[in-house]
Amino acid sequence: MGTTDIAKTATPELDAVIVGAGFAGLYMLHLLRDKQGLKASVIEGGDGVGGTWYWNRYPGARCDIPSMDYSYSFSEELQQEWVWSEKYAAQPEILSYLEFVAKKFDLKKDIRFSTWVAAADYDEAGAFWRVTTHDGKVVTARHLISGVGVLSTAATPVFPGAESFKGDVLLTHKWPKEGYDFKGKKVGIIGTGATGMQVIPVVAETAGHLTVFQRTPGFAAPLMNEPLTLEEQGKVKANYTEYRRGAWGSFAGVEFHRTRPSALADTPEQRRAHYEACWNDGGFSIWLGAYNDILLDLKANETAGNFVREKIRAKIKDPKLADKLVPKPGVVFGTKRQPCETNYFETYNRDNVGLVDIKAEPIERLTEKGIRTAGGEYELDALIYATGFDAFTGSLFKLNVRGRNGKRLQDHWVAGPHTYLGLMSHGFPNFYTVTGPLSPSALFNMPLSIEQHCEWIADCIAHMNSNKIAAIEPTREAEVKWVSHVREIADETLLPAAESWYLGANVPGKARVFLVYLGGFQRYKQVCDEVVAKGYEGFIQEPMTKAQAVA
Ligand code: NA7
Repeated sequence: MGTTDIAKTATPELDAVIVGAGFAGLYMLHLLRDKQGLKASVIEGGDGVGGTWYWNRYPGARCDIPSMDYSYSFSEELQQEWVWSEKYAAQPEILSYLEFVAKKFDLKKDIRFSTWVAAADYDEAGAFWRVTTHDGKVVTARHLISGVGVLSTAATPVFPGAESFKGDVLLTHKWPKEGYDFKGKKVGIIGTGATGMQVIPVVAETAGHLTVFQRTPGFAAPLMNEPLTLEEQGKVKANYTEYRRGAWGSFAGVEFHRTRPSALADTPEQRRAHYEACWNDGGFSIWLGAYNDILLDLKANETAGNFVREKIRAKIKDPKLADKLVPKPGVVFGTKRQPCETNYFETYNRDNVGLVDIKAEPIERLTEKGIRTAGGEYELDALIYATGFDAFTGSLFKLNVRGRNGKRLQDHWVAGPHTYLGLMSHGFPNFYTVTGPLSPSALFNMPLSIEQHCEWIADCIAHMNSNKIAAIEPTREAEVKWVSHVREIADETLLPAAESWYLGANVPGKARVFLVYLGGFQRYKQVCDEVVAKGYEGFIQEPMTKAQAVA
């Protein structure tokens, strides 16, 4: 990619700059460069492709969506060619898959690795973006597309005395490439969300002693991972188009085959048998695939919550420990993202694992030797943070995007993200957010969510080029309507009641807005398609000047 001093040129060097080389950035590049012949380039902070799967290399990292679903559907050749080894793929295998994709479509030559976007400024006169990278280089492009991901900037807490701790500090989201040897060490971990629950059982296997500092016990279901035979894969591959159709048509981007209308319509016996079957299916089956009203009706929810509590309790030998690990009565099941676990609760039956309830015994500070809580000091050789992410907006704000009149995205989104369709924002022309806030994103199978967004963006750019449109942005009115629409749908569910990252509640000071569109993917896609069919309804389209049209 070339760089230039924009003062010398009135037309941008590139058609598009794409940020991030994960699932989103790779597909976006392929669509624009290979399908439309445009000049596009990816800027990526890591030294390889993979995004989430590049950074999150902690032991036990694994996808909770089945491998046959959690993969690109756009290329029949690709989906036939790639072979998965497990029902739910581990991080190294997904990373290899994305490297394979990058090689197959020859994508790396248009990716600038180990480069961070420092700022992105919209040039109103020229209708293009000026993107400055950390090394001071500048590149200009008509379109700026964020593929930075939803969970890519950590929200790591800083405890008093953190700098004094002499042991090793490990961050799950930035795990050392060379790994870490826990053998015989005294290890501590803070965080028992989806990440913590994956890493804890693996670390416990080799650590001398592992102390888990738990703030809130979580509802989790067993993943039920197993090897994926060639025969099983072959069955899906023989009819992959049909299989994908089912996934696209489902609520979560993964088909569940047992879903029943209402937990309250079944007898207690029927319900129990049904929950047992979903539990044994593993993964998200009990959360998203059991009954349609679990996340809508408190009474229905309670039946699921109590079933899961009972199942968790049965795994833990010491009843006092079980009291700490089972979610308390009144906590609503599934309103936080349900972690999937393998041996997590059983890990607490080991002699070398201890649990500290930091609600009862809060962390006071880190010391030279470890962690001091209200109950005493815990000596540690290593401390792991699995404390979550500043979801949706964290990485977008780091781009320092400034739209019309130099307005910062942070300022436009001060009361929470304002987007139209989760794709674009008023005042930020030609800036697109793949799986952005207020789209189905994280509550739909991510690679499929990403494909739909990337295709919408690519079609939009093609439309602009054929109709000589220099800039596109949503009207303020369309954006405001979308924001309320997303909120109204979320308010029909139980989800906004939880202190979850879906709501920004895990980050102190962050605006509390439910960040995911919950109306179902089919409905969402229909709206996106209708907007296009009506000539980009809700968007302002600025025609190219003569000079722009010629360039
Ligand atoms: P999560 O799900 O946000 O979990 C973070 C965990 O860290 C959770 O147990 C938090 O406790 C805990 N936490 C966060 N801050 C603190 C402080 N200050 N003190 C103690 N404990 C803290 O992040 P994950 O990485 O596990 O998962 C995020 C997503 O990544 C996941 O949903 C998948 O989609 C992939 P809390 O529950 O807030 O009391």
